[in-house]
Amino acid sequence: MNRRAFLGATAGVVAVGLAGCTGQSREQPDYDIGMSSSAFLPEDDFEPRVGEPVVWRNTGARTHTVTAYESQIPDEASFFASGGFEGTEAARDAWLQGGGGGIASGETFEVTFDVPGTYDYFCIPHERAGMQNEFTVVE
Ligand SMILES: [Cu+2]
Repeated sequence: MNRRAFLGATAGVVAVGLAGCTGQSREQPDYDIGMSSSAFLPEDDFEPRVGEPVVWRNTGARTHTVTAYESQIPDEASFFASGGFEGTEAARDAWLQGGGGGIASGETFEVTFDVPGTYDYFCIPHERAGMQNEFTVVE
């Protein structure tokens, strides 16, 4: 057998093996929705399932909130807001009175949805900058 040809073939097999290995061991991010300076990311193409936790992480530098628009979630759904407030106005008041419900850089916030449907939410301090998002929870 031609030695050079043999080495070449072996190297090819090794390269394929490594590529497969790298793909399988790629780490998944430990959150579902990140927060840049004024956006929830990804802005779409996110479809959580009933009963599976959704994790937000503040991947930016500024403090944000995750606050549902209580009139824009399914009728049967529980309201959600970082800080645990009972409604959108209570969350707004708490933020204005001292940053209540704020998610600092690097912190996470988690919600598990029990009701399918479309949920619309926003960040109180950056609402006017367009920091809002919606997604549909599926069965
Ligand atoms: Cu924000």
